[in-house]
Amino acid sequence: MSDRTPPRPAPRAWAAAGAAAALTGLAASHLVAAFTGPRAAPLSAVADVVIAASPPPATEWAIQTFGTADKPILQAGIIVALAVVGAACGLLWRRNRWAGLTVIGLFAAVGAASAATREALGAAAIVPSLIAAAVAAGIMFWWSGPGTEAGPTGRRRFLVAAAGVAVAAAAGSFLVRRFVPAQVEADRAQLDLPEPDLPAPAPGEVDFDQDGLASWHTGNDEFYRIDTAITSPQVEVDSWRLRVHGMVGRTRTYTFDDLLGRELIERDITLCCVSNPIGGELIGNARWLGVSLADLLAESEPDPEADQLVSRSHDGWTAGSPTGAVFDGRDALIAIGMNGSPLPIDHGWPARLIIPGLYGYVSATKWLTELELTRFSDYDPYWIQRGWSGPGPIKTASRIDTPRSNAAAGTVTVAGVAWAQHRGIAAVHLRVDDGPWTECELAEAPSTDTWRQWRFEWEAEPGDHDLTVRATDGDGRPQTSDVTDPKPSGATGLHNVKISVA
Ligand SMILES: Nc1nc2c(c(=O)[nH]1)N[C@H]1C(S)=C(S)[C@@H](COP(=O)(O)O)O[C@H]1N2
Ligand SMILES: [Mo]
Repeated sequence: MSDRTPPRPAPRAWAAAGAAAALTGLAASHLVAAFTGPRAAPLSAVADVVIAASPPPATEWAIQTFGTADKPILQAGIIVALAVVGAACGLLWRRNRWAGLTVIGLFAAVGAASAATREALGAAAIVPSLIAAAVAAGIMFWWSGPGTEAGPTGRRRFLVAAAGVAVAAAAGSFLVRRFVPAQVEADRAQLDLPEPDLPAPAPGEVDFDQDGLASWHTGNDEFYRIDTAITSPQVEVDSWRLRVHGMVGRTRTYTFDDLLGRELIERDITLCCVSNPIGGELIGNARWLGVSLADLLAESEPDPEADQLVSRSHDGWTAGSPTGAVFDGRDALIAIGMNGSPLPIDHGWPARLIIPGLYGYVSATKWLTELELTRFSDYDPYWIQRGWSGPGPIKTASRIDTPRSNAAAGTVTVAGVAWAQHRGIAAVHLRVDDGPWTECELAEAPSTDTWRQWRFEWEAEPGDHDLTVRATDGDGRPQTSDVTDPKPSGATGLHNVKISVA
């Protein structure tokens, strides 16, 4: 019998094993969640909780700094943090396996509690987190067992195997989510959108087709996406219900088929985000298909004293819209279609609100499930609780899309978009350096509810130049040059670009 005990692995090997165990557990849980419902995956659930618990300045900073990349960055941060905790757990396990196990248990509890408390997720949502803990603990037992004490070869084999399991699980969950259409995707694919009863008016000559200029219609894949959901809610259309309640004569509930059976209205409406900085991209123009919000609400006999319509989503987000805007005859819609297809999951499948003239945070609830008539003095919705102010209308704005930095001397087409939804755009002016404001050519628009393209033929001379744009809304009010932040009610100021002409 040999009396040589193999040397114990060095601390750094334990740290590596711990990190590998944590990441493998995470990958395994995501593979499970790919089948049971992606919102229950620990990464998604914990990120959701982090977003909900973050102080508003932190989330606003993230949106301003990273734009729509804020969520992938948050998730990457959580993965890195988990690897660090895993490494620490490995070191702890080296001294005391029970301490290591306790840390794994605590982290599983955080993931499970995050998932189970998410709106519309039940107790079964804890399963992926439990799987993560079981896999991580299993790996640590294996690591601390006899095989790895056989020396460096055994350890290397271990790390390779653990990495293999992690990569396989991550790849597996990616493939499942990519190729096995979830029930919601299947439902969506099966839906044959009916023809509109009231088709959108012919938009006219709306698009200059200019290189570098945002196209007048924004495709679903290019349409900006802003919401608090890390993983879009997966709403089953058969069990979906829309409930109307609050200050109403009678409460009513609608199914998706009820909506399909109503008069369907198709309209071009430009949606934009209050967080959009001057010159920013958080705006898009789509052709929406939906039912009249005002007509549907009227069936519940709303109390005229109600001044706020609170809309609530499947994942518990809320918006508060002024009933004045809902009932004044504008095309406020419960939308089920976007640019000719059923609403994409990320844009609110199966139904969302669209109210022309209001920023998204007070009007455009996705994954809509509830409409509650109430008063502004009685309830503050999600972003109002976080210091934004309602019910501000969209501020007049304009953007230079092209050129953005360089141009060749000679005739240069300067072009962009301008918007002031529900008041419309009456004029756009461009100023070169300190010159006079010169009126630009406007493309047509079918209504006051969409943005409008503009262009200007500029005789550009070599050197550095400064272009500034200013829109005037349908009420004749020019855009203010006062510079204010997006918070609390939308940015103001004029978009300006520096062009070097050669
Ligand atoms: N359920 C839900 N709906 C939501 C939000 C959200 O966070 N959750 N964000 C709102 C905001 S702030 C905007 S600007 C619009 C954006 O809609 P889009 O992602 O389809 O462009 O959705 C609105 N609807
Ligand atoms: Mo927004």
